[in-house]
Amino acid sequence: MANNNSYRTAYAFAREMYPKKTKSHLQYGTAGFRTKATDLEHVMYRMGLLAVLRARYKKSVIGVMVTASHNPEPDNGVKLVDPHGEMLEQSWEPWATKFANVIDEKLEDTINELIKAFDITNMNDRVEIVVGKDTRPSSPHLAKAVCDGVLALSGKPIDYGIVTTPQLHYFVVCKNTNRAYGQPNEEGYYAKLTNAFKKIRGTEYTKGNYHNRVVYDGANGVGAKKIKYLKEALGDSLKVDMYNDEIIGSGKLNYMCGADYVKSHQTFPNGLPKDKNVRCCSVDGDADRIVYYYTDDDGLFHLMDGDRIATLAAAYLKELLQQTGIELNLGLVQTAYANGASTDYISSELNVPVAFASTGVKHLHHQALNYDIGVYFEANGHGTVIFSQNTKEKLRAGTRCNSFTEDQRQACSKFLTLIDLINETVGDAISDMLLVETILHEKGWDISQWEACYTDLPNRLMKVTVKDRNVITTTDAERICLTPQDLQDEIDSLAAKYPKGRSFVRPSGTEDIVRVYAEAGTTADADKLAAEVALKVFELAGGIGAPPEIPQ
Ligand code: G16
Repeated sequence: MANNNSYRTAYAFAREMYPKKTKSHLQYGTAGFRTKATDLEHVMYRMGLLAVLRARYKKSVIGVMVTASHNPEPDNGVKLVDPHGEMLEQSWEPWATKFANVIDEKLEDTINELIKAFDITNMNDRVEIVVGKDTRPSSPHLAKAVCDGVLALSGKPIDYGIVTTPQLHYFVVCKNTNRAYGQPNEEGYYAKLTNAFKKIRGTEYTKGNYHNRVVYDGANGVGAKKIKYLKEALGDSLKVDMYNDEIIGSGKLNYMCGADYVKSHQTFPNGLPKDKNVRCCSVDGDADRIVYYYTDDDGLFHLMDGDRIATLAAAYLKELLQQTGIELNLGLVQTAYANGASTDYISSELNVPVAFASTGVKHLHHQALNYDIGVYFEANGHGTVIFSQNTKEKLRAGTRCNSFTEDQRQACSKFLTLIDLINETVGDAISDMLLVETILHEKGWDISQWEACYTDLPNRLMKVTVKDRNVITTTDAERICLTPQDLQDEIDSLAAKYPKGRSFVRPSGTEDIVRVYAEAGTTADADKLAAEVALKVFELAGGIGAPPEIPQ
């Protein structure tokens, strides 16, 4: 029987401390709620309530992360983390949306409705909710609202303070696996990753063309704060030269720096030395994405995005799997943003099956579960690798298998160590960086040798502001536009004008804009195609402001 008193308290609290002041409708989007921080107080409180209900329903620890990741500083956001470290199950997203938007007077009824719908009878369980936040000035206040929501329904908030999003996912899994996944604290996180990294690297830190130094752009956010601890744990095995570490109150979070800026503008971030042929990387505002890049002898910028990390990881894992002699299926998941050249390389050269999912790691993660070894990455640098229980069991058995050669047994052990290096719970910039560094080290490659695997098709990303981005609907993993009518036909005929032309549009789930992607055989064609498609979006989907200009 539900404890009526507890949610009455929640209701009273909501009215007094966190009344809903805004009229605008918020939607649980690609990565939770994102909007101006000033409009989020009541949403945070209500997500605290929802997390408690979810935790009671799942009889597990649930996470709540306060962050707007790549968005500019006035924004903030919140996402819920499910028991296995995945994003909130999609069937609960409409509940989150309902909780966020319901008027104060109906909040009690909505709580009641959910309890009834899921037959939650353990309303007295003191479930744990782990809460984390990024470095935005608005985050402490909003995280307190989450904790107040948790307390109002008699849950137990555990405030981890400022952590990266992937760290919070990791803590949730550690707690729900009774620490089998690792220790649920930051020390445990660094120890797990760096022990595995150092074990594989051995004492030969520099190998072939690989040098153990990377230039790191912390996006003036939590990724900068946390790398300081990682550096200590890594010692001399990897030298991380950090830039853009003006963390709190500087107003510089993600400003002309960070993974999203570098990927979208295909340019060097502010604040980093432009030394030639030096491996550089940028993380985003909550350190769940990473991209690499370098400047060549002629001063030209070269980007190694999520597609590159995915192909590097898939090729390496395939080789390692072959060394073990164990049969397992390995697959890769991409989104429509994946460069066509990367998809060709994966299917034709690596002979690894590729599947497509809609934007949002929640979609990719889900698809990757279909493989024993599922590599998933968005082109923006967000991704990881997940391993089935079957994979782990076979590898463990392989380390002791008498019929295996010594080389096979060692390959199994190495594979297991590599799994410890990877944060399977969600894309993690720090873990992904260590994975890239491990592979490049093993191959003795500099960054240009990594790049030489295939040649990217030139591509361009654009944003178009429209009255209501929801007028754009899509299908087939967002590769086809269903509405507005005629838009897809227009995109098809524009793309057909250019050799290797491809373009698609979709409403963003984190910003109030429509995204346009275009690729083609030359940079000039890609730029032109993107602008022409952007103009069509502007015309057919109710663009506002100045129309996009077509380069001549
Ligand atoms: C979030 C999601 C990513 C997604 C990105 C952009 O990233 O976690 O999966 O690719 O938003 O989404 P959209 O194109 O819908 O705006 P982050 O790093 O901002 O949390």
